[in-house]
Amino acid sequence: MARIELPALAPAAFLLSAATLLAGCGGGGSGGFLPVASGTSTPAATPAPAAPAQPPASVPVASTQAQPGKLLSCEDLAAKAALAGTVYTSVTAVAAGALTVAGVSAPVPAHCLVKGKMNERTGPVDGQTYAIGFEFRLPVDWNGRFFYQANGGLDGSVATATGGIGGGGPRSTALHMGFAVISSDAGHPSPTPSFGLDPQARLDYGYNAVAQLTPMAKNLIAKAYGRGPDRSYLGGCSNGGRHAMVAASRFADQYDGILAGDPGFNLPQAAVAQLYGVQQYVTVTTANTPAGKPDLQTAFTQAELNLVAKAVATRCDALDGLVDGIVADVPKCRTAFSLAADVPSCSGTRDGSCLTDTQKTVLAKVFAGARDSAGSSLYSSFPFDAGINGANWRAWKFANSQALDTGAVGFVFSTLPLGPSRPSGIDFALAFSMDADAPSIYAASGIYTQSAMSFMTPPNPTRLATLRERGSKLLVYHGTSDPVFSSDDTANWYEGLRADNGGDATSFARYFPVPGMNHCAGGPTTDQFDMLTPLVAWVEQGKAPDSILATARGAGANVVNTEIPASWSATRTRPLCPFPKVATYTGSNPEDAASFSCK
Ligand SMILES: [Ca+2]
Repeated sequence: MARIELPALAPAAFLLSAATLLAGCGGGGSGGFLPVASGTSTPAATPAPAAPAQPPASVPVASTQAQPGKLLSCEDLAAKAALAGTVYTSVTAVAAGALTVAGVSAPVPAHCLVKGKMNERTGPVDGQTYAIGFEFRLPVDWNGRFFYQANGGLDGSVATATGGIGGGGPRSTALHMGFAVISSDAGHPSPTPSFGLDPQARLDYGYNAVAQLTPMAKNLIAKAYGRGPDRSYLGGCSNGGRHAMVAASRFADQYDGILAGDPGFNLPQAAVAQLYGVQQYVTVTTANTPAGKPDLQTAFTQAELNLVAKAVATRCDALDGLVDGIVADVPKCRTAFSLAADVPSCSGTRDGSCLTDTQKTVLAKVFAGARDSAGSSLYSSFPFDAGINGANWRAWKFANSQALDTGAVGFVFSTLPLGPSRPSGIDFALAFSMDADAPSIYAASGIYTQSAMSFMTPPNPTRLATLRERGSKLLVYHGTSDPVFSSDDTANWYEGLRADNGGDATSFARYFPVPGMNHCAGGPTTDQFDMLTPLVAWVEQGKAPDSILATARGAGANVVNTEIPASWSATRTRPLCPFPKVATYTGSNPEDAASFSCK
């Protein structure tokens, strides 16, 4: 996982160095940078973003399936699909098999690749060039559907537009299935957080890139195939899950099916909670880094986290009817497990067989959720789960918390931005006041006319009246060992959705917890699943998903998950169950999903 370190710079120095920073930082492993032409250094005054022609929202008709079509145009699309504010930088035909996707055995089918940018402008604060960069892949043999691939992290690069179907090591993509798939950088050319100094880039990242790109993409589809999409979908995980939740609230008139994975739909709060975690971990570190800073990795050793995971399993594994290394009944585990009583306390030095009282206090505080000094909640609690000893759990709690969340809060989520005047990295986290600074995610000031909680989160997320009334469907999944976006937050949201919709939201929104899964993939879990196919069946055939099949990625899998316990079958399957139902053992083969029922 790439760690992005921001140097400590005075504001003016930071602004001058921004271009160097942008050029020097690695991507998040999800694709290349937006190809920014080198000759764009003399932009004119910032133009008002031109709104593309808004096509009418597709009108849903119950149980009507999308119809296939053929690509009629490719190289001439730039002329055919001309729109004010949109520049197509390249349009090329891609032969079948020219593109491959790791873990997917089938070649990517022949398609037309359109690259471009919308609303190019010069940022008034930092003088940088901004645009909403995108790539759009339109298959020759089209299934009649549009897929908006919402990307993760801070966005800032155009990940290859193949379309995620959810989970770890997916065996197919939306593009393989025949969807026309768009991907974007969400309005800034680098995954570094300095774009947060630009007010419009904040809004583009929060929600406006989806607003701008959706009608542009539908226009391109109409010109490429002779008709618009029969059905439109949007999906992603992490920040992509957040984009999905925002779309469910803001853009339900444009989408028939929405897939939200591990949604960070309260992302500014979660980022503050990460800084809160850093402030806790430093109280139990035992060594410093070479740079002389507290080494958060020493706050809890792997042996100590294994100990906690084992203690959770001892109390909670059997609650779902089978001791199988999976804690499926998260609500029952909440009362069954006691960190204080069930994890041995150290009488002497830390040796991996116990936790000190201070360690227990730290872990209890982090799991209870970040709070200010008056005890007011700043973010959700987290559930204790058997997957908290996953590598991804460590990475988010002890590394990304200081390397990523500090920059995100400092430059994108705080108003006015706190980052330019403060040290970066762990020093930023330690100086961050949960009393004086945390409220800045709710603040608007001067040129920053919307708070981060306003532009990043879905408005009225427990209503979703537009989505419900037009017949669109929302499918949500979340790893219960996600260390950064809490599945408790998602469960609480779903309870609110039920309450605000007469006690039952199952007709339009379903939430599938994934026991043991860390952030979007990994951990001791069955995390290989296809959520897109059931979503399409729900939207187009009215077949609501009562359970979704998930498979472990043990030895021999297309992408092996090394965290699968040795005691599991390498191909263990489980049903994922719609919350609040729990996969309960009712059969005779503990490795087979058919032995479980959602109850
Ligand atoms: Ca179990």
